[in-house]
Amino acid sequence: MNILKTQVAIIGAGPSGLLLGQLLAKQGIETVILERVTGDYVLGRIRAGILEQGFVDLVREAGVAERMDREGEVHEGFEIAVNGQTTHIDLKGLTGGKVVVCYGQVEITKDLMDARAAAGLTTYYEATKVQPHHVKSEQPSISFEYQGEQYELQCDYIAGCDGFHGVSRQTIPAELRTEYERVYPFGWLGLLSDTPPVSEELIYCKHDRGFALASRRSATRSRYYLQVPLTDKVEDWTDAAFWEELKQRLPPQAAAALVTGTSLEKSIAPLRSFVCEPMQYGRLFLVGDAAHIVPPTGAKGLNSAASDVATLYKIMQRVYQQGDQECISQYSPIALRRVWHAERFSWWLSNMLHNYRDMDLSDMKSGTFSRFMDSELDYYLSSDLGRRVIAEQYVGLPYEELAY
Ligand code: RFL
Ligand code: PHB
Repeated sequence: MNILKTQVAIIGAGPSGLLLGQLLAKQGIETVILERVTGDYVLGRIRAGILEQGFVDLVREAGVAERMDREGEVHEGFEIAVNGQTTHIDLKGLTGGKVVVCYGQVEITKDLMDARAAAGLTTYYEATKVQPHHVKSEQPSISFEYQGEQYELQCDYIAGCDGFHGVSRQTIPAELRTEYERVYPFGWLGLLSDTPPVSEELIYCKHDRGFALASRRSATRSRYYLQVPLTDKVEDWTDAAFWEELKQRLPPQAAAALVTGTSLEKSIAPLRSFVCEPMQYGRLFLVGDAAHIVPPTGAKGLNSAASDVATLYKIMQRVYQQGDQECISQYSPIALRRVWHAERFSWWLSNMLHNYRDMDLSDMKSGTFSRFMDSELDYYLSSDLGRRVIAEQYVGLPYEELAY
């Protein structure tokens, strides 16, 4: 048995775990990260693209913002198209100057990985059988296997940054956990390609044929999504079929500008709203997707992970710099308040923008639900006030400070 010691043990080297590790390192707080898969595998997961200001500020505070500041695109607005009719959401104008940054999750993860390696901080990739122990005691630990050997990592605190399918959430006894969930009756088929994007701004398309999103990574790389039935498989979709369907759902000007090409990646993601309460149990904290999932429609998943990281970072600073251990009980209520706002926004936007017709909804005919949502979207898009409600949430609500 190999015995290791650290202050904060982090499970998961996704963006949550890496960002937390980097911020804590800046404050002289020691971390060890345990990751189930290889670094390359983590970087192969094409996910988020839109970063809120709060996230951007945190990456700057972590000292890893150099490439993001150089290559990330500032987006001052986006479009919502309803059967081809576009409405501009002027984020900057409607929110008194706030914007979002378009910079891929893969890039931010890579920057954080490089910074961690350059600082000589410890990460065990391909660590298996990771299991937290004694999290209610003052000496928690994590057992794991690495290269055929058994390890025990002794620590003061554990940050469970291990995503939706991780072990951390299961460590909270089932009777002390409440899980809230909605699974949506469709998925998103995503395609990444080295083709110039149809537009400088994102276009969220509500269409009778189903939702589509035109997003981007740079002037030469596009990211597109299509609402598809849950029964569809990626293999069912040739590149040609994807482009054909996308063209029909985009507004005419964008469809005319569409440049097609070979896909670099294509995958289907189910849509889910999920929250686990509480987000803290003893000395274990759940961070990011380990505690909550949103449908990607509002671009809130990674951004909610970042606000958890911001809260836990402030708490750990107070613990180690002021010796205040009481403050750890603030984590869950502070994190959950912001999480629920992001959950509600993502659920609301998903309901308004997707096509629910012919779907099996338990409490009303799907045609009725669709009419309510058509009207709701029309109402919010038709006034400055309505557009401001969308804009204010899209750029991200403020982070909450600790109570004392
Ligand atoms: P991750 O990224 O899932 O990382 C968790 C890490 O933990 C590891 N792990 C374990 N390690 C050790 N032992 C175990 N037992 C382990 N179990 C798991 C995993 O291998 C992994 O490396 O969670 P994290 O760090 O909390 O980050 C969350 C984000 O990845 C996620 O919220 C976003 O990608 C969501 N999301 C979006 N968020 C946004 O803010 N803006 C967007 O535009 C946006 N677009 C998206 C998205 C997610 C999507 N998909 C596919 C779900 C678009 C899509 C299509
Ligand atoms: C993306 O570019 O992957 C993306 C952007 C905005 C979203 C979801 C995904 O709402």
